[in-house]
Amino acid sequence: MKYLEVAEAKDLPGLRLVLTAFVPGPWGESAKKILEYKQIPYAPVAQYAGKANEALVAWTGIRNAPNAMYDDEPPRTGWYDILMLAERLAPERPLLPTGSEDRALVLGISSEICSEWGWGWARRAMMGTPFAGTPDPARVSALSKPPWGPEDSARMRTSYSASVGGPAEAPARCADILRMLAARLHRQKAAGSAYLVGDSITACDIYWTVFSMALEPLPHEVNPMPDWMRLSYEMIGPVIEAANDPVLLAHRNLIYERHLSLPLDF
Ligand SMILES: N[C@@H](CCC(=O)N[C@@H](CS)C(=O)NCC(=O)O)C(=O)O
Repeated sequence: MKYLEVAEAKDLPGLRLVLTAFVPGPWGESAKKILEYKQIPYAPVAQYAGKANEALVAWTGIRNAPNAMYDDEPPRTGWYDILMLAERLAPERPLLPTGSEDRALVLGISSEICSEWGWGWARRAMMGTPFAGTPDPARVSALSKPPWGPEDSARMRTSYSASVGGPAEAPARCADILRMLAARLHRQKAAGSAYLVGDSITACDIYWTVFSMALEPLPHEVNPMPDWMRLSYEMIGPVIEAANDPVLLAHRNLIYERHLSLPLDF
């Protein structure tokens, strides 16, 4: 993907989407796939993982990504705010049901996947810790290095480590979310629907499809993620392994086949 630098993007009209450059960050990829589904054009702007990103902070007040900047409106950085902007810009391809009960379900499931201490957050909390298992030393020694140093790691730890739970609690939390998603998919299937809620695609199908990369990343041919990132996404540890159900990745595959493009482009 060709990214603009902040200086090139900040005075442009319309939608600019700040993304962590050169990695498929789950929150950023979800925002991209929602915009793709809704056919909303945007200019991608680079954020550099872990770095101070001074020009970005001066422009938006936000250091990390994603961050949707629409005309002169305030920055939108949380998954819900970005989704609501997309709903407003392309209401003709809705990703939220109109009925309140189904809407509550879609937003609740999305929150379990994307919010603080949801699937993505808790998975990240356990990455690189013994709770994700012990990697093969031969594989580790062959890995390229992430493009950040100790100061950048500390910056990211400050952003993401404080939450309801830490690495020790993360596997059980992640497993509980997987069981909820799998049970729902089975129930929906039995009722004749291929989707998590109702009988058409909604935002939570897209969030699960993208965030499932932290259960099993898509193969390199369609997802050329850096090798160090692939290893941490692949290592799920025994508790999550036990909660895995084939229906979860089957759903991811179906949503890509029917609704979203591959390969991932980051
Ligand atoms: N603010 C987002 C979450 C954003 C997030 O966690 N971003 C991470 C992606 S792993 C990031 O930007 N990491 C790189 C960095 O902090 O520099 C939300 O609540 O929906």
